[in-house]
Amino acid sequence: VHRTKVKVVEDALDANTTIAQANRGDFDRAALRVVNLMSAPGAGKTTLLEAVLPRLDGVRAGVLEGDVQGSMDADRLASLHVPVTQLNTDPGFGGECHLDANMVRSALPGLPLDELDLLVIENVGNLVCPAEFRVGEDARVMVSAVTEGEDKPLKYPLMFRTCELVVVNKLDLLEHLDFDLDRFLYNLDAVHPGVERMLVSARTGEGVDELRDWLARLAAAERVQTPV
Ligand SMILES: Nc1nc2c(ncn2[C@@H]2O[C@H](COP(=O)(O)OP(=O)(O)OP(=O)(O)O)[C@@H](O)[C@H]2O)c(=O)[nH]1
Ligand SMILES: [Mg+2]
Repeated sequence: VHRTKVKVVEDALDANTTIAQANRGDFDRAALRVVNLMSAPGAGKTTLLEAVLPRLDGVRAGVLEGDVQGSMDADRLASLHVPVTQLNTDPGFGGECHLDANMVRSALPGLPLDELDLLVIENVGNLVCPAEFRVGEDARVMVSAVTEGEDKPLKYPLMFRTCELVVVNKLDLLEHLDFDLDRFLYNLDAVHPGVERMLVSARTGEGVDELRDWLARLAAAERVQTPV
């Protein structure tokens, strides 16, 4: 029984990879770069987008919002004059805790890919499931808020290990917490040595320009051959 279960999971991941490659092909044809933005619920993905998108001068950005239910995040971004599409995993996709390549694919017809340089896919807030499913992205960015504790890289290593950039958010709250930033960075290096990291506060704007520059560089970059 266990072996059957493993097989089913492997087949599902194979199917996901095939569809992720098809998505990547569409993104390539439209010459846009795609970021898969991931974090635990409430780490600040949408707030960071609200802060960074208005600063992305000259980069035509779009957002795909993934949530289990509702359009609250898409509604928050609606005033920013970037194309935003909301994708719900419930009920159409069984209330899944992540976006997979097929869900993203289903949303692509609603996005003006040819008119974009950068598409940010805000994944469902979850530190486990999204890490397992590539959706055709060029880069994976994860947000880890200082309110979550310095042990998170050790407890959720796959998410921290498979991303190109770790954004440490809510830095403005440090003085109220016993979060040990050095210990967090030490733990981060233990699971993903040397991974690029940024210390930011979406609230105060600290570090947000650095994130903007990173996204702008990605949008302008030649295709880097990362595995799908
Ligand atoms: N103090 C402080 N609060 C922040 C910061 N960034 C986000 N928040 C707050 O954290 C809460 C959650 O932020 P969101 O941006 O909705 O988080 P999210 O990751 O998009 O959440 P989900 O989409 O539900 O997973 C909100 O109340 C934000 O105002 C920050 O830098 N500092
Ligand atoms: Mg959000």
